[in-house]
Amino acid sequence: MERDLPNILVTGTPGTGKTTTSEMIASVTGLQHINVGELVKQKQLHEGYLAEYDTHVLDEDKLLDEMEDMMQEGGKVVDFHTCEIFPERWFDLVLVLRADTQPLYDRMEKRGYNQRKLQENVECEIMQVVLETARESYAQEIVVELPSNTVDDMESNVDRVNRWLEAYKAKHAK
Ligand code: DAT
Repeated sequence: MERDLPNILVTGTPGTGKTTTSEMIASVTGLQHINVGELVKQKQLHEGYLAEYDTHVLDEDKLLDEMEDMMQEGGKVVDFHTCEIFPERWFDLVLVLRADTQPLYDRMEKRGYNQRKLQENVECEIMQVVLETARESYAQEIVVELPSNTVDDMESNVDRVNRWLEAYKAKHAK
């Protein structure tokens, strides 16, 4: 699927820095940030709230319908912890943010996550669930694993995306 501007997926375990990094990418590049978690809440693209897991049950069909036109336009930075639900054709680059256990734990604790959620997410990160799922869902060459432990990491990740974007634009210039 050829687009003038690419779509980028920023994924990873909760707390790895997706939203912060996506906001920085959007502000540096002018691409538009789509926070999927927020979109789901705003547009009620869920089938209710699951108190036990402190999460909303996603209505995938509604979400994909909501996003289709935006994604066809291109120029989007999509931020979500789940990566396998989207059509492969939507993305030109898939970034999987990674964090070490300690910073991840500290960030989630600050956020007030309960012990169960904390434990689940730390295990998910150690087992590199999101990375493996991304590698199964998208072409190997577009999936990039990026460390996200420090502010320096974030800045260098944003810089890298910016350079990648410039190359994409040069290649797709008419
Ligand atoms: P996510 O969207 O993956 O859940 P976030 O962007 O909301 O994560 O970040 C959670 C918190 O951690 C937030 O206070 C910013 C901080 N943070 C994230 N990535 C970081 C990094 N690489 N260095 C320092 N702080 C980071």
